[in-house]
Amino acid sequence: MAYPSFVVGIAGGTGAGKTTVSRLITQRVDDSVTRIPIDNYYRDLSHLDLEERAEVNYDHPDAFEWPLLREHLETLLSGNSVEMPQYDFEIHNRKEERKTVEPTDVIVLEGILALYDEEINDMLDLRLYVETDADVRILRRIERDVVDRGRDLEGVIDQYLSTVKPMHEQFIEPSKKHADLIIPEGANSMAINLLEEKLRNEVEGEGVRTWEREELERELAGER
Ligand code: UZR
Ligand code: MG
Repeated sequence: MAYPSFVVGIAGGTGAGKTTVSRLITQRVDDSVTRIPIDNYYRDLSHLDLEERAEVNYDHPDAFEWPLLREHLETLLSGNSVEMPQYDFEIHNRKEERKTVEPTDVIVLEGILALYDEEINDMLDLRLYVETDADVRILRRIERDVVDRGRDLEGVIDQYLSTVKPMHEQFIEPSKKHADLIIPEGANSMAINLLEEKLRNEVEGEGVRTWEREELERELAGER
């Protein structure tokens, strides 16, 4: 067996419902799951001051430390633990402390660009894209940023128009073509039920890993 873990990537625009989907599909196998928010792999920006950090384009792929994320995923897949960075949205920077993450049967990698990086995509067994209308997403984003994160409405609107929306169109939406499945409207109950059952199978040992699926694909191609 190439990889001991079954790795699920969940991508989609801001406010699409990625975190909710991740939580719902893994709730029955909670003890066997590691959730990795890609937000934790935003670059360390300690060399900038707060004002400069507020100006960074956090929706561009360059905002993330891809080599570290790849390395951590590989380490988990080889059966070892990693020290995952933590991100603080209030100060737009990585926190001092890291969190020890142990390898588990299921790993869920969640973030706007979960399906962006080619090497990361190769490590995923199941690629999901959560697709929710842009108007619903911006309403949720306003609620989260204004109510939960104490930001002002004007700033949220400016950021949405100057970076969030254009980067969505340039990088996030096109990554959908790498998805195995597109989940409409986030927490769609049929999709959640099917995925939940799939993950339960993986944990109980009935699942099909990437290398087996590749064999199957070769077989199917040969038959044509
Ligand atoms: P989700 N983000 C911030 O607002 N501040 C930061 O310090 C880091 C990230 C936002 C980011 C992106 N962009 O749209 C969103 N901006 O977090 C991704 N601007 O998180 O997938 O949970 O919406
Ligand atoms: Mg989220």
